[in-house]
Amino acid sequence: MNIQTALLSVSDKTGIVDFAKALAARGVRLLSTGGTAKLLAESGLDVTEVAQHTGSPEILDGRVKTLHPKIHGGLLARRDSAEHLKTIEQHGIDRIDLLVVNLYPFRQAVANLDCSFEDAVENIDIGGPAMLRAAAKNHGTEAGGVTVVIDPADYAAVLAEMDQTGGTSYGLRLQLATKVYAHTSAYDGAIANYLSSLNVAEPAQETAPARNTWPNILTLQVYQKQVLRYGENSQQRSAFYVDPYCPAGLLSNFVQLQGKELSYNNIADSDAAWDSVRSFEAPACVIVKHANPCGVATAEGPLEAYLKAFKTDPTSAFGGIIAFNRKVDLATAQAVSGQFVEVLLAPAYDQDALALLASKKNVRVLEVPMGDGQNDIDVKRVGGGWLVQTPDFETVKAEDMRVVTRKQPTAEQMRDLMFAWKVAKYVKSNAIVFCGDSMTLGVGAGQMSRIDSARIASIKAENAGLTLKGSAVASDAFFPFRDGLDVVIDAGASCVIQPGGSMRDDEVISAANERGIAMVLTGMRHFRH
Ligand code: 93A
Repeated sequence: MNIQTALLSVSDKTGIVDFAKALAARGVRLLSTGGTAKLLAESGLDVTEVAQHTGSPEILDGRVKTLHPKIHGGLLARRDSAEHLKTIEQHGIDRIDLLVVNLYPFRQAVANLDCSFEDAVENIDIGGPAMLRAAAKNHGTEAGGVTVVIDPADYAAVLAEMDQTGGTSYGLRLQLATKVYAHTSAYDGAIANYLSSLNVAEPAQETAPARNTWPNILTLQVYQKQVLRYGENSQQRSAFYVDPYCPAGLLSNFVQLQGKELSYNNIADSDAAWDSVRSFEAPACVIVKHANPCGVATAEGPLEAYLKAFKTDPTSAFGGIIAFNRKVDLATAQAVSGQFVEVLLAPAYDQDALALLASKKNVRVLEVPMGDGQNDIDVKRVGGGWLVQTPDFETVKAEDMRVVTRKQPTAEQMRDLMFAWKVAKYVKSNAIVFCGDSMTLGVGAGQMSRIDSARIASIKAENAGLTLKGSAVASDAFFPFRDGLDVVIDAGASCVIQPGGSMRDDEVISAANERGIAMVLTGMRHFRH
């Protein structure tokens, strides 16, 4: 069905003028609300104000602009119902085929902690969600329906389909409608969370309340990307949900180029590998097994990085997830193909590398665009509730690091310490990581005592035939006693990086001095559970 009439009402006016011009050029009649209509008219477009269209002026400071049967009837009449179409005709209501709306920026308003209660309330959009919900409900059937666009990023897709057929496909309308409900549910969630963050001292309170600060605002916006065969184990059901506005650089932007369907564990492990590898600037390779890096290295190129990373723990690397922060070339693909690999991640692949990987049908190959985007929140489900926090994206700055021993680290040791510290952040606590020459030499992860993590890390290095003599060690949190430190020094460490802050820092620093190693404190720990 051709798109004949469009209603445009947007707070975020990005791209709206060009989109409206493109619609007008295709013969679409434009209806619009106050601010949007003004902008379009100023750009030389022929636009009808909604108030003029409905014959009902905007009232109550704009609180009522589009809440009118002429608008909602035009959006909601079923295109496949002769009766609906007759009814709207009787009432002089025109069909609205395309709705372009984005909402009052409530979330941006309350993200500012100085936002007054009145401002927050005025930023609650009513007419916008009502129209979006109506249009999305009436996305219709294969025979036709309303097209609804909430995200300026989708303007191009709508125009492309209009150029093919004059209208839009059912698939696109359904996709856009899904996005709308993901958005409006999160929008209402944000309002509920904002209101629940207010300190109401007593139910009978008469004055507008003061605000609690973060993390009371929980604004998850999710839609289902894929149902997974099962969860962590085969008796568990599972699906992958994503944020439709996921920032650049995060895993869920991946495109799967080949291989078997991704599993729950594949995605969880891929996330750990990807976040770790994109934290390095130099060409890097990270191999992950059971959510922990078992080999990490940087080198002059991806092949060399992989060969070093693999050396750390060839046994654990079997069936691992391998991530690169550089394009994978043929030589790297060849090297990786020599081992059993579950998932490969990289920002790009050479054609001949892909051709080679194609012969390994089961290997899941993911292309993930690079970027430094971060999730806004981390959520962990606990019995009957959710624990919410900002993600651990901070890293210590060089000027905040303190050398606390008589021995100063050499430039080379400092480089190795920084490398080890970066890796430790992605290893489950308690984490002890031995490194040297920009590669991991032994990784001790997930133990209940730090001393056991230290022992395991040195045993793993020994198993892999690697020497720890002169190595650099990172500990994700402080050494509570000197015993853990003694284990890593006995194993060969010449320098250590750790947050400090233990009641027994003095004992630990004296031990480092007594044994002649250099120690750097970061003042920031990186627990990961
Ligand atoms: O105040 S509202 O809740 N009442 C309405 O009837 C209404 N209709 C559209 N907000 C309403 N809108 C919103 O106005 C849209 O969602 C959009 O965000 C904004 C566009 O206003 P303008 O075109 O005047 O800039």
